[in-house]
Amino acid sequence: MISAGLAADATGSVAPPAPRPPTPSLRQMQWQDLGVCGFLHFNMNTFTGKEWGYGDESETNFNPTDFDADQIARVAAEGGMRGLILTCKHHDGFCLWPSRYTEHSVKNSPWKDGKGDVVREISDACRRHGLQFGIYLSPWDRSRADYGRPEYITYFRNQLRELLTHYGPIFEVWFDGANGGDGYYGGAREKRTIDRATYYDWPNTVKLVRQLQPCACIFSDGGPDIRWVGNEDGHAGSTCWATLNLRDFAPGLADENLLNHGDRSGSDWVPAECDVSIRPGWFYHASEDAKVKSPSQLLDIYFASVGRGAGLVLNVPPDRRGQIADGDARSLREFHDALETTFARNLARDARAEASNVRGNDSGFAAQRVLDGWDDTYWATDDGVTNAQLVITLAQPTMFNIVSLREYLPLGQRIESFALDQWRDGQWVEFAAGTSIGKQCLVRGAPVTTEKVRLRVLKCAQCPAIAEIGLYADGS
Ligand code: FUL
Repeated sequence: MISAGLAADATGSVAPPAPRPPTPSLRQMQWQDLGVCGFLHFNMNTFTGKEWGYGDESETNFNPTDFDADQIARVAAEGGMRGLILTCKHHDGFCLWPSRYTEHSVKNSPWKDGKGDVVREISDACRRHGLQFGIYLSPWDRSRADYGRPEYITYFRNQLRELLTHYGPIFEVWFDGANGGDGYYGGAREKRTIDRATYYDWPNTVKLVRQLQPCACIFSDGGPDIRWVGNEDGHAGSTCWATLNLRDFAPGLADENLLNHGDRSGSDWVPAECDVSIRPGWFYHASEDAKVKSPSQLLDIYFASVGRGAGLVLNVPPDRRGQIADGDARSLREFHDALETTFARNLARDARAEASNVRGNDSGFAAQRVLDGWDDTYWATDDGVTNAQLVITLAQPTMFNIVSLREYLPLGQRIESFALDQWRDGQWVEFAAGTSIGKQCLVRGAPVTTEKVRLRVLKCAQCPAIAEIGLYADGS
């Protein structure tokens, strides 16, 4: 029996469900709201044609001919990105800002006669264009003579401190997992191996970030705020939990399968981030101009990342001018336009929602909450009800091929198994099923035309708390 969604008044006397731990921190929830951000791989490699510089490159190579931070930020904002992460230092060690701790930086390049600061220009442009700004500081440094010794950790932290104190609010600090191997190392030209679990003394670096930028999320293979998704293709696992056991990981020490799917029994909230480049390489190479991912490839990536509850960081590498190339900008814009068109209107917005159980029969937790357009209201059932149904009745038969589901994140990830049915020829027919939902689950399939859709919650750790359900058509 399905009871009416708005059966009683919201009295406020019915207590909300207890959270299902672990739950996200405020900074993680803010990050999870961003959806799509951009990566800017722009540094020495842009000018030497490499992906991983060795560390012996002369500063004179760095010389963008027409650097334009506003063009970069504008293209990103118009492409729907909400933040940009800049490779302030990649593995070759060259610094895009005039660090006081090294000569290997823009200050010894011909660009702007050594007076330039790419980090300053990009961070300022981000703020002008309504974007958040994040930093990539490679822990591995193939230029430094002291890499592998404790002195290097002091150097690394000094640089981190510069970046975290001179350029305004930072939303994400990106620590790469590639560290240790062969390099220039101040002329030694040898292979250096470090103990990835202990060399960097990560806990104290995390403390430094917390102290200087408490709202910044720290990304690495091992979190602590955001985890790598385990590949560079932009694909989260079709089941993707936002949970893991942090103690299992350190940057460069990762189980890629576990990172891809998460760990349902994990005790820490560490959502996945999918980092992927719009081109084959991370840095701009003119030879790859014809290999820019198409809008439809980017859409597939979106559904496999954001559509599985993960964040997407899409790399759009500036070229040797210091601007995003036309082909990349076009593809990004068309991808964004397609998303805007598809998600402009929830086709179920004016529909009626009813559920098999409503918490305390209180309209504050009514089924209709899943259609009100707000992520911070939700349908919930009574405690102990972990099998429940919600039916959406549309005003007329409607065609859609995407269903969007969201859980109310402050209460943790609760649903473990669900199915979706359509009303067809006088009976319910299942058209999709899934596992994890979390921040968002986008189910995309063949077009369905129906006047009633049913969500069946089949398995749930604690009573469900669903924030939103949407039906959309992408025109395919
Ligand atoms: C990798 C790095 O080695 C690549 O060069 C790039 O920066 C990518 C985002 O992460 O691990």
